[in-house]
Amino acid sequence: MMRKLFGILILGLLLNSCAKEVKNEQEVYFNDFETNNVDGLLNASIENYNGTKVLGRYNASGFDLNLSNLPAHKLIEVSFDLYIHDSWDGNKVSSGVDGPDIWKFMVDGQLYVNATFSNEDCNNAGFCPPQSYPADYPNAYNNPKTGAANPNLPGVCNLAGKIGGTSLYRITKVIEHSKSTLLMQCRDQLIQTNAADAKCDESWSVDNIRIKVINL
Ligand SMILES: [Ca+2]
Ligand SMILES: [Ca+2]
Repeated sequence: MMRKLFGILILGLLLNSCAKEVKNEQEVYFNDFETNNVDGLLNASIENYNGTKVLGRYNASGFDLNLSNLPAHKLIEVSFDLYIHDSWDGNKVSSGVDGPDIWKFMVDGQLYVNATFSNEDCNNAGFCPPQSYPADYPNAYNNPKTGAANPNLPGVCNLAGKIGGTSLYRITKVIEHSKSTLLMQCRDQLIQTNAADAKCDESWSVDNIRIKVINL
């Protein structure tokens, strides 16, 4: 009994000490694209996917988001949904025919995600064409769709004989940042030399971008 009480006391002290370090957070940007708001965006494109509006789709391109007049802060938290559509090949190196398929997220020019994604199924021999995510590319080998919040969403293009579907990743990064301006950029380096319609073969989109500034 005493031990239990002691445990509760310690827990209480811990919670109390955490409470003194409550983060001062402020949301400075949120966009679910349902109102077609493209303020601050360069190369914006909005499409319907799976019952929601998304920023995309992109292939061999991407978008910039510029924010300014941010309140004073020490950190930023950027979170968003990333949809990987159709037949991404992950780490595959095939003399440049269809891989690797790389996706990048940058803030103020610095890379925070530089990963490959694979939507391929394992073959009959049990080989699962790897992706680097959640680690960066190269030299990381994870199974297709590792880390996906939902690996089984519908594809955009249903080409006969094509591997496909869509996998959804929820990405959150907390970054040291104190400038009053912020440039968020998402890009890809997709390779599909054997596809008649590149954007149909593999593409990506983003939804629910949320940016918070944080003071510790
Ligand atoms: Ca949406
Ligand atoms: Ca590819």
